[in-house]
Amino acid sequence: MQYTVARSSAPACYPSRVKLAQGASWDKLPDGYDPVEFTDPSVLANAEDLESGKKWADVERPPLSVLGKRKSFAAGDASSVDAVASVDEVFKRFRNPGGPVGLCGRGLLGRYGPNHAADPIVTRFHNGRLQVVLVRRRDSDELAFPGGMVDPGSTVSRTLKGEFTEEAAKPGGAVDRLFAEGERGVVYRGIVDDRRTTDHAWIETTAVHFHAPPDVADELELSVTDVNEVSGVGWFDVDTVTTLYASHKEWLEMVKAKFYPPVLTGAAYPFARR
Ligand code: RP5
Repeated sequence: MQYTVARSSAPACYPSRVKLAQGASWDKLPDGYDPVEFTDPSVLANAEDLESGKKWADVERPPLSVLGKRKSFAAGDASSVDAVASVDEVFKRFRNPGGPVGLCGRGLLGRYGPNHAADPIVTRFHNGRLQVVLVRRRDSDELAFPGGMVDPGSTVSRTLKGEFTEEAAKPGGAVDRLFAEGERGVVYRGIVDDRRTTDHAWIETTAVHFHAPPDVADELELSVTDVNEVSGVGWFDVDTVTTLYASHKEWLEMVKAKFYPPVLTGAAYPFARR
């Protein structure tokens, strides 16, 4: 994963990022690299004692020993933060293992280090065409999977279903069947190229594919409950989707390749078109 979005864009409340060349890394920083430190007031207002685990943001100076023990998927499999990230000796924080992005602090992210998210990728066949459920995010006005952050004490699987019912569909039998019977596996687990990323805080997600058979797809009632985050939801032909929020387009391509494997690889055709 190479940061592209996170180096070139940011939410409106962020100060300017230090511009970085394509190949910039922690070993190849521009001379005098000195990014602005920014943590949004909404993050500071939700900071808590680390051990209570109830709110979503860290206190300002958590000990490295605590941060280092947290779980990270930056290397694909689960490991601890101190196994995948080096220490910034000036700030006493872990450096983003995806590389520098020209801004330090936490920005809009609550945790130093990884901020864990989950993304449900829900597909169906409709009139012979592969379609996917996408929402329009209010923060960037971009199309995206209906994902969200894993709340303290929650799990990835609970978050996948919870976010889907908050942002994309009415809860009920069809959603229950989709999540119980339609899972087609983890598509991606690791760092997301998200515009909120900083040198000390990043997003890691688990993106999971669910395919709805016709009866389940027909019964799903797409509808937005969380109207503060999302302005609309719909089924989209995957072939017409050109850009998506953060790294979401890459994962959509991976899902598409499961249905339409490149002929020359001889890969098995995994799903009937239903
Ligand atoms: C992305 O941000 C993740 O892939 C996920 O879709 C989303 C989580 O953040 P919120 O939607 O909760 O803001 O990086």
